[in-house]
Amino acid sequence: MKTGRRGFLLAAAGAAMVGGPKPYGALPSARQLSWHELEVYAFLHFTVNTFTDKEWGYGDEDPNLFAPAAFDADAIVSALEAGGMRGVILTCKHHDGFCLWPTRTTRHSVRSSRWRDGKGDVVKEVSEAARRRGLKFGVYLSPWDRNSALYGGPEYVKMYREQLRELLTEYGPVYEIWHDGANGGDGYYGGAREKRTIDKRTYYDWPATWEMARKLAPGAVIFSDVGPDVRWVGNEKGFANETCWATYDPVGEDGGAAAPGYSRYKEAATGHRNGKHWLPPECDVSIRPGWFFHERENVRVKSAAELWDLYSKSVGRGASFLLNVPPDRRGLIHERDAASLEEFGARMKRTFGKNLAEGKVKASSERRGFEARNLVDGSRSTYWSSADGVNTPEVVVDMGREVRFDVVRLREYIPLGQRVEGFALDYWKDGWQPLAGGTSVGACRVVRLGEAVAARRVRLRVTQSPVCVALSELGLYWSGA
Ligand code: FUL
Ligand code: CA
Repeated sequence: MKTGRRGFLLAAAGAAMVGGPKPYGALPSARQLSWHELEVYAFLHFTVNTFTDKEWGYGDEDPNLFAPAAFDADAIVSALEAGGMRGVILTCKHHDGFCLWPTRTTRHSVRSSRWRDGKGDVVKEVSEAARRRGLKFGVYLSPWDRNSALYGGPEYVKMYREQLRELLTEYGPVYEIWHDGANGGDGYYGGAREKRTIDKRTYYDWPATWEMARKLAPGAVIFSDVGPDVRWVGNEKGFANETCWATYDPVGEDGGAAAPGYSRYKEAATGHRNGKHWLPPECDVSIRPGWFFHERENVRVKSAAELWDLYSKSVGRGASFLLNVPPDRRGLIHERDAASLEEFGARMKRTFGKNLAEGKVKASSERRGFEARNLVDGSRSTYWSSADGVNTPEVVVDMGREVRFDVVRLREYIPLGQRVEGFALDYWKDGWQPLAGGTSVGACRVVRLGEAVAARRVRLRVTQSPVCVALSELGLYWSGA
């Protein structure tokens, strides 16, 4: 079987392999599986707000305000790359309605700006720079549009779909489509300057928009408060709950049908065990207090240590980490943000570059072709599985020498569903000593140890599971300098 990043997907296509266990519960789609492999990616909040010092533009901004004189998409993407980001999602249009590409749907875009004589196209430049550097490209397109005179009526929904069509067909492959739940209220609306409210459940007819998006970009995951592919974690602080299930059945505020901006979103940080939908969470958070660049926040950029903490509470709990790094007025990533990114990226590389759990691996139960040594082969597409009916097996790794580590990473083979409900880790020192424990594992569980441990033998016990296990990785790492 093929191994490595590509192999994970290939294996997923034929999830139930000969002699392997039966899948359990809701399962991820192929597009969700490739998304799960990204784990860490960036958000770019960039528009007229960058120049007006606002978080939400009113919609009456002069397009000439947008003037990033030194805009350099390659420099931006390379700063993100140094931070270990594997994708980038750009605010192609935020609530103020200004489009960063020369759309044919409205004049309120870069085309009406003196910036680059009206010939600039931020979406093109960022998507191409991302592709050149091997990062995936995603689009944020705000459903709420405070500029459009049409907002609130049926013509606006047509325009929104048309904008999405342009983005999905003219800028190369897109891996994620981001629909914000923030919606309605006062705005410019073509000069009306009034308050417009819409029914979040019905106005956009989301199922029709998503059907269109599916046809145009079958490989892209669609994100919103309620999916359909990736769910909002329910906070903008960058963490999922300690117990976090990939499965989730969104419910509306009133207990009925859910829609973006209309859900019991607080349930999303944990999800629903045995939910009917594989709908994993994404944790969006900004490297600064605001989503857009503000000079005064240069002293409040999150440190690499803070980013590492958020990483372990998002990716480390089976979610993804969507880190916003807003370009400044020059059109570049500010030096302080770039420095944090670089240090964070280096720390991830240093930590996960080498799995220290090498050696003899012995399990209390294993099936042929799915032996316990698959846990330490560095591949997500191979896994250890216990025999049918053996739901709480254990495995011991004997490294043959004392090894020092402070991070443990576990992964389930998720093409077969999320199975494990409880686990415990021990190390040997004059008998088995408890190290750590937890509940959900899923795509990834990172356990940070309070103190580094030196041990020759480590034991993983699955303490609760409704079915036999399918785990693809057990890793021990050293994050210290
Ligand atoms: C929110 C928006 O209102 C913020 O401005 C930002 O774009 C954030 C990611 O989503 O709902
Ligand atoms: Ca493996």
